[in-house]
Amino acid sequence: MTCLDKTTQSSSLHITLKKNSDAVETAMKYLLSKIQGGKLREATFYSCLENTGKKLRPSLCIEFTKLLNGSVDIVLPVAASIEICHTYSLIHDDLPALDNDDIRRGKPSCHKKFNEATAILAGDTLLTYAFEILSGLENITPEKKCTLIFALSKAIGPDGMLAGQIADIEYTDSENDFNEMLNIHKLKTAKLIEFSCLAPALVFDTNTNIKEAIQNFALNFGILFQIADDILDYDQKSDEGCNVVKALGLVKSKEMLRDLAEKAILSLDIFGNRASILKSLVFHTVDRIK
Ligand code: GRG
Repeated sequence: MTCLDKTTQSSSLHITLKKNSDAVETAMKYLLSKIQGGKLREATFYSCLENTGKKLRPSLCIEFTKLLNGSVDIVLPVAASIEICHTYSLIHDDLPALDNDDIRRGKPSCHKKFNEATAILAGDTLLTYAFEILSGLENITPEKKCTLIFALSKAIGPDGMLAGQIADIEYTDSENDFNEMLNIHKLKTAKLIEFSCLAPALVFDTNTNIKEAIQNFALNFGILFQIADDILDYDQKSDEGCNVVKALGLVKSKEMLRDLAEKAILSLDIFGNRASILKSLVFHTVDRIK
């Protein structure tokens, strides 16, 4: 790939991500404005709309919808509910009982901006509201709504993100067990990413081969995304906790990142050249690490 190709691909990726992010933000604004109760509304608005993130997960949901020739309008509330769940997890993760982070995305975390009780309840509000959104989806059959609700519960509940989070908390430095680390990354980070990629296939009729390819992509990309975060984190902090760099070293961790990227890209082959945005996203995630 020439330098010019890479620049063109990177700029269309950024344009697409910005467009997706704007669409999700508009949907979230509409949905969250239905929340009554002054402080809950204020705190959920702050964390979802004022102190916003990259919206990577809803973007994956939208891009896979396009690849399946599905309607983005139908999937937009699903994408919004994914970002709403992700925001809940960040609010709770920042609490003093968990990571105790005062800063999120460069601004005060929810419990610092408001207080602990408000942050706990704002997180709870977002978590429950995400399921309310899915149960009220229009233009989707009741069976498909149930399938989505079940799949999201599996992704973020005690078989998914929560299992990863508790294992992360219980992980001790002395373990330095690479397989256990990978399992934690898979549960804590990759499961919600997997739901984000697979949700369109649950909404629009999709054959097994394509579903398997999407799942394959999601697993490799989800772990890659967390290892990239580990590498960035490792540069800044001491080598404590569940961080792959601690088990493998920097060189091998980067090798693993490239290997996962190759696998993720290979699993997109089934979509031919229509998957160029997702491929650029994989390159972009790896390129963040120098
Ligand atoms: C406390 C219920 C609960 C769950 C915690 C998601 C999570 C599980 C903890 C957050 C901390 C963390 C390091 C998670 C790993 C995944 C990750 C790299 C999250 C950050 O995601 P980005 O980069 O964030 O998409 P933005 O700010 O862009 O939304």
